[in-house]
Amino acid sequence: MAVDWGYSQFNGPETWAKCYPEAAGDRQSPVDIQQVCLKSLNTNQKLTWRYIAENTEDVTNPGYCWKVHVRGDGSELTGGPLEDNKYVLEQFHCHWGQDNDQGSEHTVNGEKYAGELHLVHWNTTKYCSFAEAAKYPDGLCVIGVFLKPGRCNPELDKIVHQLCKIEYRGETAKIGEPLNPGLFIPEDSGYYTYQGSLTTPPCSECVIWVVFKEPIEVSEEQLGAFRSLKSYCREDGCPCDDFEGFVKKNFRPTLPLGEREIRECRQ
Ligand code: 3J3
Ligand code: ZN
Repeated sequence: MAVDWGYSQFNGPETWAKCYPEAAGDRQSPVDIQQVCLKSLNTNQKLTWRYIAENTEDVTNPGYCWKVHVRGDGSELTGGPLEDNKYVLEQFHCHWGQDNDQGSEHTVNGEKYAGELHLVHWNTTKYCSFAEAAKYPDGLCVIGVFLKPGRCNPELDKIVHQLCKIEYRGETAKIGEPLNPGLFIPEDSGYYTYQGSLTTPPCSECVIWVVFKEPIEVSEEQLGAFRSLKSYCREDGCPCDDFEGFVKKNFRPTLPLGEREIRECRQ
């Protein structure tokens, strides 16, 4: 089935609410994180994560990013803003721009990073499946990690080396070696947390966001490899879109914070 939304002028974020009414909600993501307006996260439970490198399965091109599916058994995200719930990693993916001056979804004091990695978890304490969890305000927890151009990231290269096998939408490739998503989370970094939504349709308002303050480095070549993915199937013709069918950018512009608070934790 063709993806009926995207990031071009014809099917981009400004059009999503026509088919996905939640996209016009008042607890949408991403948002701009204004550091002068933050409150402190009041918890003595450190945010804790554990991932099993051998559970990283395959990488897929869904037509708008690369997405790595993970077997959830054994992974665990607890503490911080998650109260007494345990969340399990479902998948991780990335957002980027057509150049290194943009690409992140969240911004900090209006500043954009070159990209943003999302580790998507779901609440296994309260819900029986990922799809069920995505119907509730505390169903998912997405960890966001900013990307900045710099040194090559060896763990990310395990994915980049497979991108040539998933050039077209719908294609999947085995990662073929253990990959620890925990290595993408910056050490000794505080984080911001707030209640928001998926940043892609259906834009369900079901996400507790945890956005780490410190970016990680990825190389210009790795960012360039992301932009070589195609948004259409091998058997389809190239769409007449802004980017000749390449996934040159896949970030949603920020939405109003409204009445919400963003809390920070120096962890
Ligand atoms: O997009 C699919 C789709 O099934 C949709 O219904 C949604 C809820 O089930 O999530 C999946 S997804 O796992 O691929 N996904 C899309 C992007 C969820 C997380 C992602 O949103 S984000 O806020 O992390 N960028
Ligand atoms: Zn995302």
